[in-house]
Amino acid sequence: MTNHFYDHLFAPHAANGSCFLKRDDAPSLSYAEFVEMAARIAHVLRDNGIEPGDRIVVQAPKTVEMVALYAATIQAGGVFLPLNTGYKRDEVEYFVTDAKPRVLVCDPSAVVALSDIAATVGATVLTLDAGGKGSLTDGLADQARTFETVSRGPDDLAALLYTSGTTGRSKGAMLTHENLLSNAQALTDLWKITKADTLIHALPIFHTHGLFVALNTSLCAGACVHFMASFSVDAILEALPHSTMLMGVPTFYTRLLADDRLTRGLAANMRLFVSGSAPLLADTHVEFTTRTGHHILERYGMTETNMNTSNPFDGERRPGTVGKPLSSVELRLTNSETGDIVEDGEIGMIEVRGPNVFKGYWQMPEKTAEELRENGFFITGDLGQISADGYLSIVGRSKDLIITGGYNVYPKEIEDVLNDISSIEESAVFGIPDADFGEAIIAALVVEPGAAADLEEIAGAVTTKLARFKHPRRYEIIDALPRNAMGKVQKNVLREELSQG
Ligand code: MLC
Ligand code: AMP
Repeated sequence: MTNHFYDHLFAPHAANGSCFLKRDDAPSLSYAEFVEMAARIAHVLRDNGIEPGDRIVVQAPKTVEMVALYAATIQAGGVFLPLNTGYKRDEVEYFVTDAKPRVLVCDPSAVVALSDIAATVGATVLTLDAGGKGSLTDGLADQARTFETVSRGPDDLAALLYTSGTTGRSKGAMLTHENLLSNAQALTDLWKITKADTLIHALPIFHTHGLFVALNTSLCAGACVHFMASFSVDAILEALPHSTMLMGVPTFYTRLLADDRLTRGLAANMRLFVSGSAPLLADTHVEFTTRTGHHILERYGMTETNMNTSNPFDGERRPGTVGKPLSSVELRLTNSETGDIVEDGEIGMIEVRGPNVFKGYWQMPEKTAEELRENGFFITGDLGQISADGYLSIVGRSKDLIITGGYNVYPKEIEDVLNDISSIEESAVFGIPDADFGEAIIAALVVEPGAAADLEEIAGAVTTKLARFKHPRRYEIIDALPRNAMGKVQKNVLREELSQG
């Protein structure tokens, strides 16, 4: 039996006794122990009826058991579907109803809220808590230590990752075994990751960055991962002298720079700092180099494509750019209206093609056709410009998107919640620059004639329905939304007027 992703990434470690997941509060897990844990979990999945192609939804705290569940899902032929732990019940309901998983794994505290949702699609609920305990792992010791890997080909689905959309409806990006494997191999080669590396892992594992970029490359190389439950400046500063790599969003780097303990000496053992998921300000790059002697390596990717470009490992890492396409990735800039390739040096829509590009959106053929051309190029929604010597800069987005602390937020989703409140006639949500999160969310509200807006009630409605990172940091009542001649809301005007609040 061959399983394209499992055979390359996990199976080779079955007898590897070196460290995979190093923890501060529990013994480290060797690669071999990890492979065994995954096999035992694969049996649990099989006992719960998992068939090839079945989805497994996971909304659980970051634990090594959750990483093993990821491997187990692949080994059992399933499709891994992790969810942000901050999502509220209504948000989870959408994903579960859309993806129709066979199994839903959640924190024990969420069972009451999620059981009826699971029941509507016939999914079994299993639990996994922050200590790795729960009905998923309770009986692991009684399960066999090995599992007969289910056959899966390069084009079969390995993961379904939801990414929010301009319409407010999230789309499930279908990622294949080859998508994940090819990207992991390309990055491992490019960034020269080896088994001598120790990666500080402080990202969540429900998104591309923490799950695929960080873990798949480590698995590819056999590196050790210092596995932290969440981001903490103290923990990272403590780990730096014993580590060689860090992968983070720009907020990691601005927060580290705000601490005087970050020095050249403390970072002397480090080999590579990687940033992505949101723009790293050139100033942050330069300040980090001045302080530590290291040039942060910025790369660019997205849920649908994994990584597309990277600054070089050897060679100039140019501040304010995301480097050059990975060797297997074709990248072009096109005119958003005509689709024609723009002249050299001009700004255009970034389109990418390669083994990293997803298969389409789950059960959304029309959305897929809109964004994935028949010739295989994916229209990213990001606007870029390429320098004469080939470095790509991301200069804007054609999509109405806010990126806050590395999390994507589509204003439409928040506007829909706000517009449903009876006292609100209409709303416009947009991002303004924020020193910590890169962008902060602001909502401009127009109140129904004769109604009074109760901001506490409004914030309360948002709190009930949406994850915390999507909550506007400020609400502004205005008389009317500024519109252009076509009737489109001019968010740039609002941004300018309300940025200084
Ligand atoms: C936390 N909060 C946020 C937030 N993170 N608000 C907006 N945006 C965020 N990103 C809220 C908290 O709930 C809290 O609310 C308040 O802000 C202060 O939180 P904090 O304690 O300062 O934040 P912290 O928990 O330290 O989290 C910050 C962070 C985290 C940057 C470490 O957001 C994070 O891990 N971001 C990484 C996201 C990521 O992995 N992105 C990759 C996507 S993949 P209150 O109510 O308590 O005040 C992708 C593809 C690619 O994009 O290219 O990689
Ligand atoms: P997501 O859909 O969550 O995977 O987010 C992908 C989006 O994040 C991309 O389309 C970009 O807009 C943005 N992004 C990722 N990396 C970078 C980067 N290095 N610089 C600027 N934007 C980035």
